[in-house]
Amino acid sequence: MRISFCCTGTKAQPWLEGLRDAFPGAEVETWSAGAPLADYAVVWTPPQQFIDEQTQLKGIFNIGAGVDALMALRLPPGVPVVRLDDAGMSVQMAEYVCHAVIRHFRELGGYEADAAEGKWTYRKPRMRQDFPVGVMGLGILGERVSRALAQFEFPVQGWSRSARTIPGVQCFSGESGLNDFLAASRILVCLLPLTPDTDNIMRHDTLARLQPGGYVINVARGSHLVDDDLIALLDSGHLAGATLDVFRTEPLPAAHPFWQHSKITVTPHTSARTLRDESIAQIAGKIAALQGGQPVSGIVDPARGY
Ligand code: NDP
Ligand code: OXD
Repeated sequence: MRISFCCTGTKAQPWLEGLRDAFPGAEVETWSAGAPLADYAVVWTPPQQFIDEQTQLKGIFNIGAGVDALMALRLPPGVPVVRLDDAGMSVQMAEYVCHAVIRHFRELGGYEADAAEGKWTYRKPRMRQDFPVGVMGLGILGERVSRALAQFEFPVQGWSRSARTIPGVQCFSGESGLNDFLAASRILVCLLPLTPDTDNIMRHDTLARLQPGGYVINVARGSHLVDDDLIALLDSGHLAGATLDVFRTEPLPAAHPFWQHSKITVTPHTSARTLRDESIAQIAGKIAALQGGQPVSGIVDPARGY
């Protein structure tokens, strides 16, 4: 068996070693133009040339949950594209989002600023019921995040394409459910895949439907959010703040206004990192299953785009 590794911005050697350990006897190599044809590919944002040259693939394994970069390529019909199913990401995402929600709700930024000035001051306690959280996307990550927030007794609602039932979470679905979902939310968390239907979904008219004093947490993709619309709503006071982990251009350019905005917290696409060992174990298990003619989870539906 031959496995080709083509992951932009990823240190290859530890992945190659891990995959070789998982498949002793297999040829596991980093791809370069003209490389021999492989049976399986392990990829992150590969170039079109890789897909065009590798004409014998039986499976393409993405080392992330989001497949938007892959869906933008011309892919061979019938070759399964497999995304990471959690592989240690959902707990990281739950930590990150709960932290951002609680930091905002408990005004911890304000307390830190006070402490820096040596001030011992109290703020009036705020009520959870005044901070309903809406999670857009109730898949592997969104469901875990919703359940974690519900544990802290925030009112939680979620929005997905198809109808879902999650204990402790009020679920909305489809385009017809979007406005009611937004109107019921003060804090908005985006955990949608980036597809033609969800591109620019957080724009002026949708964000304006959030309850006054709204807060935006984008941990999905930068193109879900219209940057200027966010800034306008922060500056008008309708929104109180935002925590942003993903951006249209990454790294976020030095001159981008998000860096300096007093109501925006920026992190460098780190909310849920790909964990190498967990990911290799998952991919190896799925390659073995495909080799044995068994079904695998996490196959992307090209028609849906996720
Ligand atoms: P899933 O595919 O498991 O879940 C996607 C969810 O979004 C599903 O509930 C789906 O609905 C819903 N959805 C998709 N399209 C629509 C639509 N048009 N309208 C309403 N709901 C929709 O994805 P994951 O939870 O694993 O990951 C989500 C995204 O998070 C990834 O695509 C990636 O972009 C991002 N991500 C970011 C990371 C970071 O570090 N910042 C790390 C990992 C992922 P349904 O249930 O009906 O299918
Ligand atoms: C992913 C990511 O999609 O890290 O897994 O963004």
